[in-house]
Amino acid sequence: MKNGTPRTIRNVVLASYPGAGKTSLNEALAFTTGIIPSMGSVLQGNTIGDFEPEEVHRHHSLSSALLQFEWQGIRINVLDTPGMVDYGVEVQSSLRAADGVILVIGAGTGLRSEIERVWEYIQDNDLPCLLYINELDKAGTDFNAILGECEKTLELKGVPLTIPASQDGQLMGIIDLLSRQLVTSNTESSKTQRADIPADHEASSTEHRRRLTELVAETNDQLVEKYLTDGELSDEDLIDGLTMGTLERKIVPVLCGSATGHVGMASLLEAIVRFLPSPEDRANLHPLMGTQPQTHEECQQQPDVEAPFSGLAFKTTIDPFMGRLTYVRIMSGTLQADSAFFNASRQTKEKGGHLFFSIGKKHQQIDQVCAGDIVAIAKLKDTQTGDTICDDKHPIVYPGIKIMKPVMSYALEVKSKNEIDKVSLGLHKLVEEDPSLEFLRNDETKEMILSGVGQVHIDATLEKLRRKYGVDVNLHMPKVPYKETIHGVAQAQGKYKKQTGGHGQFGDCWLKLEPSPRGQGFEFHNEIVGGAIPRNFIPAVEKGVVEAIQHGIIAGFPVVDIQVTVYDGSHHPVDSSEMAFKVAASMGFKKAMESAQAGLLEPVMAVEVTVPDDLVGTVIGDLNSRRGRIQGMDVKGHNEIVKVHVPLAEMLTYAPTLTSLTAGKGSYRMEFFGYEDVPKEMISRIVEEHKKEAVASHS
Ligand SMILES: Nc1nc2c(ncn2[C@@H]2O[C@H](COP(=O)(O)OP(=O)(O)OP(=O)(O)O)[C@@H](O)[C@H]2O)c(=O)[nH]1
Ligand SMILES: [Mg+2]
Repeated sequence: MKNGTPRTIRNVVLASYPGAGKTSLNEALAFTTGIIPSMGSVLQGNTIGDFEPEEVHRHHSLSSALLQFEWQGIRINVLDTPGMVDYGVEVQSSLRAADGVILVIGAGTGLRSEIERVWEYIQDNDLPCLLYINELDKAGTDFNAILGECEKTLELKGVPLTIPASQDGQLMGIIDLLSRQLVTSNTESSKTQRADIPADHEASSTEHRRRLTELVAETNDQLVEKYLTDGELSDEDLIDGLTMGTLERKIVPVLCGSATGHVGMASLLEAIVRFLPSPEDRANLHPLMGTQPQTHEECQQQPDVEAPFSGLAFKTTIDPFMGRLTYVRIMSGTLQADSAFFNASRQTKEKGGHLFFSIGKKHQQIDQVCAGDIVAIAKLKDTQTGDTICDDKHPIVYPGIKIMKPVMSYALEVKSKNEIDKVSLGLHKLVEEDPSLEFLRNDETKEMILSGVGQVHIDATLEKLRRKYGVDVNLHMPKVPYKETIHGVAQAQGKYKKQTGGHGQFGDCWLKLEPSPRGQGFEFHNEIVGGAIPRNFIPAVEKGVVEAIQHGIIAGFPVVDIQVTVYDGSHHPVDSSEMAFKVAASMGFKKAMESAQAGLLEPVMAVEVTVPDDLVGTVIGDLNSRRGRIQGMDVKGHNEIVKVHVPLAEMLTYAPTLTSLTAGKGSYRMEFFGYEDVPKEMISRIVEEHKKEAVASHS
């Protein structure tokens, strides 16, 4: 494969909802361009795109797959992304490597709600699009109806360049409205046949061509004028109008066919090359802006092979044979294999290994790669997805990649203690590959917590953990890290006195406990005057209190938002010791807690739920039953965003509920807001549960 240049490359993302046919389309493109001798199928699990076992048995893509090929002298890099909402981060990161998108819609499957989220990501990146209407081989499909639905739902202006051609109710090919030809192909051969438009399709083709001309004319004043004067547009004007209109996102050229039937590929490839921008075209409209990492000033790079090297890491994989591979969109300059460069995001030096082009899981080693292209770099040590790597003399940091925050957490139980290290190592590697996963140990509850975007995400991660790292875990609801506090002021004496024959033990202190504002934690004050407790024993008193606050008196949760003051005491010239004062302080603290109106605190999350406006009532009703307190509402397109504070204990099972309440259309994100009082009537139940858990974990 030859290297491309910023003018001869097209970086394209296949995006849509699950099951629209992206992976099948990727396969059909690979077949047309001669990369594979025959077409695999998603159902048989032998496509280039879905090669991981977790994808094969689900018949769904779970990560983006890269297919790099050449077609008529143009390098085309296709990223086939998953449609499942759980894997939105794969779409978000792939879009950052792309200059254009093919939105794939299954005419048989119909438009599914997940498309709206994908469309939002595309709009956030302001990327030009083509629409490919797939599955037209399926009985009962209606090209015009599904196109109309897309236009209405996504508020786009579609301009058909091809329309389906059928014979006896069977799809036989497509009519290319630009070349005015019937184009046929089949799954037996990668070749395409072209012929005159059949008589029975003449009228509808003429009408569609007229409509095409009209829509293109409307994109710019000069073309409207020509169209009104001449009653038509030349082929050249049509192509120019389509190119500019697509780049400026005024229109979306529409192609059609059948991915599994291998229909419509040649026209689609032609449209990619003609109407989707090259890296240079795109950079003319969206200059490569970043920040200088030391001065934080804005700076710019040129999408030029001679410019200093820079690139954005948008994907990381850890392959059993290849090791770690970092996929990079080269923004500027040229990168040689095995060369050193700078990670400007982390301010570290990196030594790059071999460079590869990819066809799914197959890789082809190359010597160098130029601006605008996509490459996999082996063996980078520190570079993570979202980092900018560059020439150290011209540092630049491009904006990072938006990562979906995980919302669903589970505590992991290992089958045997010896496996803890294996689980931890394996999950850390899986997190590197998938930035929307989170794995951490909660020091308070002593649990290993795995968090993901949804149930499929968590399940598939554990399958990978089993397959790649040979360990299995059980899932539990995580424990809620409750805390204890006090609401009143109390004082008590802690006195520890022991006479055991010779040398005794003596420590005596008076402690005052006072509540502090939420979030203040713990403060210790010494108000001893006149040496009632010698100064050298005060740290021991503090130590005794610090140990005692780790386990409150209600259910043994840590005590927070409290001030403890030692203000009096006594000592013995021989028997007093650090140990004795530590014990005395701990006794005094527990005694004072008894009369300080101790209470429980629970973590409360700030949650934003996005739902279609007709479902807001249902969703708010459910949030109220979870002790949610609504903070406000925002409108975003057809959706409303409900901002609400909800105790974490009520959110542990929220993901499946929201999915069923909204038929998968709702989504939410949440982050820690703060600790708040647990209502009194709930305390005894929590204490009971905690006791039961403690007994179970000791039995
Ligand atoms: N009849 C027909 N079936 C198709 C066509 N394209 C895809 N399919 C089938 O539809 C199903 C889904 O296709 P995929 O290519 O996996 O869809 P996808 O968009 O990659 O789905 P995700 O990876 O889940 O996002 C598979 O069973 C395909 O065989 C088509 O043009 N015609
Ligand atoms: Mg797929």
